[in-house]
Amino acid sequence: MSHFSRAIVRKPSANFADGLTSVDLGLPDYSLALEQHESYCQALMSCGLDLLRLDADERYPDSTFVEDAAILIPECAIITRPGAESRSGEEREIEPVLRTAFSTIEHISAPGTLDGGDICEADGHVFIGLSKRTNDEGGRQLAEILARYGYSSTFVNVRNEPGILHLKSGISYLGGKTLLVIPQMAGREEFEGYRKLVVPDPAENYAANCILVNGVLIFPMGFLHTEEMLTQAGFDLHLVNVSEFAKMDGGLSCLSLRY
Ligand code: CIR
Repeated sequence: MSHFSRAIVRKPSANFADGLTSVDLGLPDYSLALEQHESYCQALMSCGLDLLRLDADERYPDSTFVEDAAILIPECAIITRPGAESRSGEEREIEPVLRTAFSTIEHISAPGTLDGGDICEADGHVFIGLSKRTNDEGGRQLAEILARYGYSSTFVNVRNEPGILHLKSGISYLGGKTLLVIPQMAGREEFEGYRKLVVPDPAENYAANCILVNGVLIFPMGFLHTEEMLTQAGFDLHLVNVSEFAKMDGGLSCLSLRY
């Protein structure tokens, strides 16, 4: 499993509640979102990461979800082309930041669209979600770029999976050929050969999005059955409350770009 030393985060903007959402959990509270964002940042720092903190950008209410604008592998940064119209342009803002850290930059180009939330890296193999945000052409371009750097990939079409915005709304890679998956995706043939830990209650599906950072699993607060399953499986969990981000369809992974 990769070792990370840095992460990029972006402060939520004051108009964060104007972002996109498909869930009906009410409007996020901005000051609570700022507090929760800070605890998330502290969690990353406690795992040994240095943070590059970007200013809020009100032109893009969803821009705190930095993960969607780029894919980072040790060899290069791949600038995506976000699939939602209101998020188109976030990639232009992230590119100069990534140029300071990566000497090689690749791009997804039109007519391809791709959101970073659809990309799940699993020790050299990459699952590429084809979703309402990531079109087939975006997926194809990414697979071709990754192959040049020695990564294999598998497409996972999630367009007909209810409740799934991005592939990583339904799965996380936990190292050691182990995936955390929501029940409805546990039987998918794309994941054959992987050990699957299945979220024990569909009411906890949100918890399928968590991030393993240098041996610590940063995990959302309030999903007790899944938390217990993972603790019993031997994972070291660091809980963070991200309720205000959940209201905007955002999981833990999308709040940072780790490298
Ligand atoms: C959106 O709909 O684009 C944002 N409100 C949420 C993006 C979440 N991103 C992610 O899971 N990678």
